[in-house]
Amino acid sequence: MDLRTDPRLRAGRPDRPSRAPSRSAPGIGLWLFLLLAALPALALAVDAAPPPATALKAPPEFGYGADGVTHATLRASLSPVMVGDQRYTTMVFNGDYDAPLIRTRPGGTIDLTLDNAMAETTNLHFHGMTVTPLDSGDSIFQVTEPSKKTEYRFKLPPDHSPGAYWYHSHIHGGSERQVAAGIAGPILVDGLLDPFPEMKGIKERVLVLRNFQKTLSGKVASEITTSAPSIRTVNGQSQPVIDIQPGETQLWHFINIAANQYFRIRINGQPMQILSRDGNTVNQKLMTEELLIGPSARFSVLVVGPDAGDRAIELGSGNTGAAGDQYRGERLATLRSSGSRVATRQITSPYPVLEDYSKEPVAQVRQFAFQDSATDGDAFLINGERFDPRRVNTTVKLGDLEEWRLYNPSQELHQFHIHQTDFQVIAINGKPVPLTGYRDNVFIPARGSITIRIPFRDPVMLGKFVYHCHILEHEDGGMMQVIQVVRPEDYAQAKRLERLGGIYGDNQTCTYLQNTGRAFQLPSNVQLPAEGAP
Ligand SMILES: [Cu+2]
Repeated sequence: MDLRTDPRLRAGRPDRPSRAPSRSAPGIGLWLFLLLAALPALALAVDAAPPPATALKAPPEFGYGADGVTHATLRASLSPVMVGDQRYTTMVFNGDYDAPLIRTRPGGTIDLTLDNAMAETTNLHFHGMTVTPLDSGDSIFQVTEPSKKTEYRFKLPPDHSPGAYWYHSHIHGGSERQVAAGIAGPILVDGLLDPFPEMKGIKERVLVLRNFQKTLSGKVASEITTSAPSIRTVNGQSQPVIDIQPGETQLWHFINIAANQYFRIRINGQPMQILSRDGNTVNQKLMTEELLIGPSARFSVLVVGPDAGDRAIELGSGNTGAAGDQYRGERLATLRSSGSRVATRQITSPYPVLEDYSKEPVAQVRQFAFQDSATDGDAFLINGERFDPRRVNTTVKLGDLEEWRLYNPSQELHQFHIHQTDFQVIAINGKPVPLTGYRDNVFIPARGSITIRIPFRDPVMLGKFVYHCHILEHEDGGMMQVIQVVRPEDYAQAKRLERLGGIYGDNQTCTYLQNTGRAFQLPSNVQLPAEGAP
């Protein structure tokens, strides 16, 4: 179906003026909004003392049994919830702004029911996971209408990389609004510490980072103004306290599930050791005092308890470029060190040895320009075009290593992400980058470029999926394209079918692969473009 013409989706996204003011100098509308949005905060300050600090809660969780199957039901509905310490009515899973954690393991199976009790169409994407995009798997071409359910059931390969992932609405035209409202949650693939037995048993925490638009009505904003005041939460809580003992080593999984916001995080000068980025274990010891966690990114870090006392976990202010968004800084949480000193655990086992794709020949070099439209403040383009789910833009042969050069001619960041596979960043603005690990998202600097290499090697990714900007305002505005990964013997035919939606068809229920691919028939009323036509 054509997602762009779905009336329910449009009903949830009313006609509105151009959003150009939110990306250029703040217009009068934005200032008015800032003023109005500040009012409830002032009222609160007068009649209520600041809420007592509460200990960080772990999210509710769906785990797996001995069979490795995680059964989960996510019921999406408009519900009254607490966002931090404020009451809102918003779209969430299972009646809670703190969305459930889905826990799985390499070789495990996710068996999930999406129960759509909202008044608008939605769907799910399993971000960062190398799983099938076909059938009941991670297909963003599948949608769930209001009052309907969709069953997702797919298996993780036995060598799936452990670490932090997430799930979220990927409904084109409504993803920013739904994800910002609450239609997103964390996933953990167990086993990150398995190669490091000396770390066994340390305390693990999931820190889900979110940004919620403040409104006067107590309802979810129908229109996101990314630079406007918002509530920042960790696991749905406002400024929680995270306990640690002096010397204690903890593993924290930061998961940014905000629709648009970059989180720049510091623990008051305290070093953190990055163990994994986007669910990919790094190949060496990486220390940092600051994490820049872009939209969709995850960092798993080792934190060591400092001397007794409280330390602020600060969110730095942000700025995505002259045409982009500005964010206030604030305290995000407090690290509270107390109790007796314990021995610090250090990694002594070797880090994984990773294949360096920069040293290998590539089968294809492709170039993509991520552009703001010059004429329409709501339009975002890749190579001059807006997203069209009915056609395929890129056809790749399974087994190929490709080099993609990503250009950003605009005056703000774009956040590249590709589904189903990871990649290696080879160069930023033409300057080579040494290999420290793989990732599934990266920002392309304003007026800059990023060069990546993508291994299209795991047969589990056969199918049709997308790559796009993960600033969801831009994705909804059209900064997204369709890719199909096909077997080499099917490449010529798949290429010819690009304009008709590719070899996998509309719903990707893939009899094509199950029956060895030979039974695929072109519909008799279809005219193929001439060979070599643009
Ligand atoms: Cu973008």
